[in-house]
Amino acid sequence: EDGSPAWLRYAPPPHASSHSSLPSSIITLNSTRGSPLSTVQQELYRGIQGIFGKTLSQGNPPNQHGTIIVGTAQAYQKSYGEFDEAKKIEEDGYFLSSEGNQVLILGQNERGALYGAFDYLSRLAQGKLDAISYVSNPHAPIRWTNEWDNMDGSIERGYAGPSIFFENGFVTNNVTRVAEYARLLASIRINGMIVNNVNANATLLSPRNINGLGRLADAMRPYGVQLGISLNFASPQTFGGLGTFDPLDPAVDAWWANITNQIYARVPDMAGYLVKANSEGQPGPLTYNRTLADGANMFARAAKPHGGIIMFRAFVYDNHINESNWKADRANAAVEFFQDLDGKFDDNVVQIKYGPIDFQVREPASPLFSTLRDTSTAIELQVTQEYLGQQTHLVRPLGGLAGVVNVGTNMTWLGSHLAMSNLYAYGLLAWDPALGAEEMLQDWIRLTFGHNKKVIETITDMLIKSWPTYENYTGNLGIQTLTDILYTHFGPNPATMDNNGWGQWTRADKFSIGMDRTVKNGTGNAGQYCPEVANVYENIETTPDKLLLWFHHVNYTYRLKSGKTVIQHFYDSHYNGAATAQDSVKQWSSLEGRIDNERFEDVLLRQKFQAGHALVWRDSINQFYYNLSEIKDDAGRVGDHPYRIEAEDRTLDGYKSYSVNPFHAASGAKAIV
Ligand code: BDP
Repeated sequence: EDGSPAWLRYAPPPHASSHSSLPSSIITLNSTRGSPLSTVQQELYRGIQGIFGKTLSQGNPPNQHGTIIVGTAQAYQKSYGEFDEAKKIEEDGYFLSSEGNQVLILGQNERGALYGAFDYLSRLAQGKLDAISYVSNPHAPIRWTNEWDNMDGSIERGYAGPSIFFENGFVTNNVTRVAEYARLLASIRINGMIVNNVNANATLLSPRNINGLGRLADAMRPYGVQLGISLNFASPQTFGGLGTFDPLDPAVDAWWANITNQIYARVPDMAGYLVKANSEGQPGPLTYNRTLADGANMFARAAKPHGGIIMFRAFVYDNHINESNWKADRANAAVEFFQDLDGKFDDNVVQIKYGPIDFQVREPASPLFSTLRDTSTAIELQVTQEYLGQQTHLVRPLGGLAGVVNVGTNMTWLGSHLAMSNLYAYGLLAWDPALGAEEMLQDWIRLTFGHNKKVIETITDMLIKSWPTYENYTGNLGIQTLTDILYTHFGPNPATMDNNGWGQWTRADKFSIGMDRTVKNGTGNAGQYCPEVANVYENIETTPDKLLLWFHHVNYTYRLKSGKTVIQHFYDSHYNGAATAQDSVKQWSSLEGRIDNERFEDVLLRQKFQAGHALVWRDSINQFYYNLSEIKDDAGRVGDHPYRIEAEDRTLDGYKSYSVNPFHAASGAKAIV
């Protein structure tokens, strides 16, 4: 299996053939071609055929026996009369009831009916055939993905091959995989997708590309996934030929209104725009001394007549910060830029990254969430593992509402079979944040790898442990991930975490480490939180160990609540984390023969890579802080390794020694090829 069906394999559960009380026909109420409701019908045929080998027939109203009835609640009530639950179904929600061979799937809208059908099929594929009757409603109306695809077909921070949306500067002609991706997203109840990079290219707005966007939207529409795009703030000047992109200039306003009208003429149901402004070199309203709200409201004016939503990113900061300014702190930027603008955004949503810096292995939640009280906000999470091993390491975070996914043409979608559990969980958590991690994970395993008990137990254990494992052998105690910060965001390179303009600093020296973010002595970041939380972080005694170095600057010999010193915690965690990564290879190997060979081998290769790379991480980080602090490891593992034989020191026959780039402190910064 190549992984392309992901969790929609529709494989038979155990004892599938002995189920007698299945429905035998479908009645679809008011479906029009290409609508989500016609997708429902196809999906139910396909699913029940795959799961039970049974071909459904077309039923006729008002027959209710042995039938699946699908449609909107409204259409159902017209044909069959009122039902109590109808009042409880909210936008995109659905009512699902299944008892024996009688099934009702009724959405508030067609999209809701599609979600209900996927829910029903997911239950069948897991062998969950008990009678059920419930209404399911979304936690939030905006459940989007962000794809960071460039017009040339590359993907920023994408690890699964080139783009499925763009090639050579244009929207792709072949939209087969776009439709397949939309189907996957619909099955986890995602209703919108921004298809291009936040570092946006204005050529997306050419007539040819607007037409191409129409093609993408047409491919996604049957799945209820609305298309949206990222915009480059300077487009009126760089692409439109105006002398300015000042958001308060009427000509600029008119330009955006005109482009927006053109796009909506081709994509009448476009979800809206996503805007990254005044961040990492991107243009924005500050160029003209206008506020960020002035910038956002310009787009809101253009999109309002069409019902479009503007997602304006709070990821605004100057990437030329001067480290010698002890009070400078990138973690403060979002609140500093947005605090005076609360209530000044028109119909916009401010999209806030989970953490105040940038998708690190451990961060506190952004203080901006509690600062903006009169502004709609959305949380941005990363499904793609930019700072978390880039899909070669197993890491499973949990998620919310705008997820940066970055699928590619690789058949596994994300470049890793197991990383798909993150996408699955992201969608379902955007629908219902109260869902249990393990329950979701096990549903995903049954759907993706089958029902074998050992398979379920082993993969559950590997994935539940994966985040703490990665954290253990990368950056501990809130010091950030410690990847190479300047370029790759991949292997270990703590030396790059200071003296850089990007503001991602550890402030490590011979004696001490950590960013002092207190109000009393540091950058004041702790004070950006609401008082209850601010007190916890301001005070070193109440700051949890896992965020200690995020908020405080301490000696390496400072004792944690666990009783260990900071440096010993570093050493031990790196050994523990790397050891767990070695175990994962054994754990995965024990599944041989229990899952298909293609996926078994593919994952095994990744687990072996991770196990090796975890050792590089362990030794790089430990060696780096040992060299700096010269404090010995209590267990005698870190420092000189007289017993170790370095490959690059041997006489090499057919191999060459080379300096690893970017720099790795492990193994004398050398490797052989
Ligand atoms: C950084 C990424 C960069 C993105 C940026 C963003 O390294 O590629 O463009 O975030 O989110 O973490 O805008």
